[in-house]
Amino acid sequence: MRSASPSAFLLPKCLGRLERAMRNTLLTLFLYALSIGAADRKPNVIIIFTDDQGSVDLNCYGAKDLVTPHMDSLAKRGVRFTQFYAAAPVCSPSRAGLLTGRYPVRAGVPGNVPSKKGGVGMPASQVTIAETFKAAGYATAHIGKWHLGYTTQTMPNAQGFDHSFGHMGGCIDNYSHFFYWNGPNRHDLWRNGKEIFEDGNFFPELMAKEAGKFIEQNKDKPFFMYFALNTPHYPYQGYAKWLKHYKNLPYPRNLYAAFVSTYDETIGQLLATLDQHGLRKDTIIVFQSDHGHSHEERAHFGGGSSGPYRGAKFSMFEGGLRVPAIISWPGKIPEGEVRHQIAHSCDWLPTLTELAGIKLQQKDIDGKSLTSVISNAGAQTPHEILHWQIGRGRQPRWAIRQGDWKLIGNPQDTSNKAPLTAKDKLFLVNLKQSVSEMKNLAQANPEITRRLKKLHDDWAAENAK
Ligand SMILES: [Ca+2]
Repeated sequence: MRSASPSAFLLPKCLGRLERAMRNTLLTLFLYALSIGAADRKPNVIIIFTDDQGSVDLNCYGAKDLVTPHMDSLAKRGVRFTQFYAAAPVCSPSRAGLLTGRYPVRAGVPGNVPSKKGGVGMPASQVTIAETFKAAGYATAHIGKWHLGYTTQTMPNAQGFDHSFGHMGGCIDNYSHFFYWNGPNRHDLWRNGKEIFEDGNFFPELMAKEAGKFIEQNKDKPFFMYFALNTPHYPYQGYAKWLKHYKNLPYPRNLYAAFVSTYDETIGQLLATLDQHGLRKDTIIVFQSDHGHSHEERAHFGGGSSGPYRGAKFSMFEGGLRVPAIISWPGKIPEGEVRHQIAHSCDWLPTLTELAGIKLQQKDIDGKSLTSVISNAGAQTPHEILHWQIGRGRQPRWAIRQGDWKLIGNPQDTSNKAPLTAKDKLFLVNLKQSVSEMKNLAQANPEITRRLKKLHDDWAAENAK
């Protein structure tokens, strides 16, 4: 049943026209005063960062075979990007780019950091988005995967997070919380630097529970939460009901799909918690995958999808880098709209500080605010050029995009769409002509290739330390 509006109670029909007009004016003034009060409150910020979710693996990005109502609800109530890039096609550098607003090589994380206790990660000298929001009086929380350092100095509590819950390495089994990559097998679950045990409890559910507690405790003051889901990163551990639902999909898509719909429910739980506390309109939510889907053995050699794009996790082709990305703030930014401008995950830091009206602490970042793009479909992308690089030394993998042209150095096609030869060490594409990146245009366009190569070389030399 729809509830009656307040004015229906305030304005019985027997009142005269003048009296009704006066009451209407009073009501308007009251609502205006309320809105001023609301404007004084800084918005909460939640970044939902998924792990190895393919470029098109939710309905609103074109997946026809997946059930993802909660992720899609963010797009319905926000702005969805079609040319949004991860800072890197692997976990740690991608996270470093998100949290510092800097290209990963400039954030001291050129590749994956160790997943073993004592492993050094992102230098503590880097200023994170959590430190920025904390300085502005926010309560800050990391919930989920970290993978940016396993020493006291590089764990979340030392990088601006008041509260931290989750695993420090790259991946875990979701029920035992043991590292799931190689031996020796070891347990990896922590709360604020203390090892804890939740044997048998499904990790995404523990995350939702922890987030619920944090929101409850901080519902009356602004909070910043980095909700870093470790899914659908292997091991694929979807609920039995979803495995049954997808039983007719081909293997391993069925396993991957079940896992995606499982954590879509986790996101639903998080959104429901916000709604229960009436915080949805006071909360900016960013949703993004850390990079493309995996073709590793532990991921059954696939399951995710990059749709029309070539490549996957580890690859500088679009399938490794182009990710689903959404921002939602109901009532404050457009809803149900799509943006095609080029953007990348380093942009969230300056975008979110501008939207929240807080001071950017970082002086030297590579991200640029997307607020004009978010509010205006016709605005220019703030980026003339974007860079990527994984690793250092003689054979780093890198890419540069300038306008529609993109040059990839030492490319790797983890999606195995076609073989690459020695002639493809420099791989040039024009993304306006074709997003599939199947044809190397370098030989036919030597000048463009030289120009982009020089732009990359100059940038790499500047950041060679
Ligand atoms: Ca990942």
